[in-house]
Amino acid sequence: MLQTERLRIAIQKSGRLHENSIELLNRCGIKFHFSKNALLLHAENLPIDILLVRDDDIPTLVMDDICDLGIVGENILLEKKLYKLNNGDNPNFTIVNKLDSSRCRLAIAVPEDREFIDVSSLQGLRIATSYPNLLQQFLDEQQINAEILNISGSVEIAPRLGMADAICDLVSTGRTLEENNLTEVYTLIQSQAVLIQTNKKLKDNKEKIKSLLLQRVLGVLKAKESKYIMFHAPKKSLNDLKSLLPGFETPTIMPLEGIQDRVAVHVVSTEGVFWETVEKLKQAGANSILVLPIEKMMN
Ligand code: PRT
Ligand code: ZN
Repeated sequence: MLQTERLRIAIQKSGRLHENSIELLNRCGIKFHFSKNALLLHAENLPIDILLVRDDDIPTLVMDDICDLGIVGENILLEKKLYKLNNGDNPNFTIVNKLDSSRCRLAIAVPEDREFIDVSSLQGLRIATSYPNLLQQFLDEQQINAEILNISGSVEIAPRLGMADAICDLVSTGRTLEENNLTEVYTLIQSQAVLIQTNKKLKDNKEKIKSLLLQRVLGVLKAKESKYIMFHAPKKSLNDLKSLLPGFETPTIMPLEGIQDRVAVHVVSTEGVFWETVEKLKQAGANSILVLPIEKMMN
């Protein structure tokens, strides 16, 4: 098969997005041998190649049609999109799906001893960030005049070094800010990993393989949220039990050998199942309750 006919997916080579991206592709049934130093992995069972790159390069690779799909954080994606727009370019991509992983937020933080009343307290400050376009857009919206210091790493130490008065950086647990005596004061964006695709029309065979893969991705994401629940219950309590199951599909009800007044109930929940739900089912007369993960789903 010609190289150009293989679907090409860009994922992070190493870092916080890497493991989840590999896991998603594996769960979609793409078989490949991962080797640490490889830059391109050839799938063995499907015409798909996986390009391993820095996360910063993924939006451009997809927007410039070098790759057909990519997995990247919204933080990087929105920054690159804005960079393109600010430079008169067309950011040519679509978000196919949010992947509910690598969650973080882009936030402004100031040293603990600096007074912050509201965003106008940023007026005239020097703010260090690796997200100059998103920060500038925010400052413009808020009509704040502040200086942006664009640095590519270790943004959180900039105030201690006297390089900046505040920072605008990614936060997840908040531990890094705490360790650097910084207080989070404003969230610009919430971010998670997303699957993106080029807007370019693909050749028929490539389009087919892309549709197949996207359907599998949806199946994996749906299965991740869903649970298969089995329990035994008195026939007379079935209506009460059903009302305890929001987000559940129509249950399958089966007789129990030699028992007249109880049945077995099997049902798929498309939402998470909490202990509280299981406890309520028990109180309403259910027993032998099993909650199982679902690996794949297709409607
Ligand atoms: O080498 P490459 O360029 O590919 O990787 P990278 O070093 O630029 O990125 P990497 O692997 O650190 O992060 C990849 C993506 O993970 C980011 O673009 C985000 O979408 C997502 N993500 C989720 C995070 C975090 N959480 C995160 N906490 N990215 C970075 N951080 C950093 C943050 O910059 C800060 O230094 O972790 C620190 C804060 O973490 P807490 O938990 O102390 O608040
Ligand atoms: Zn990066």
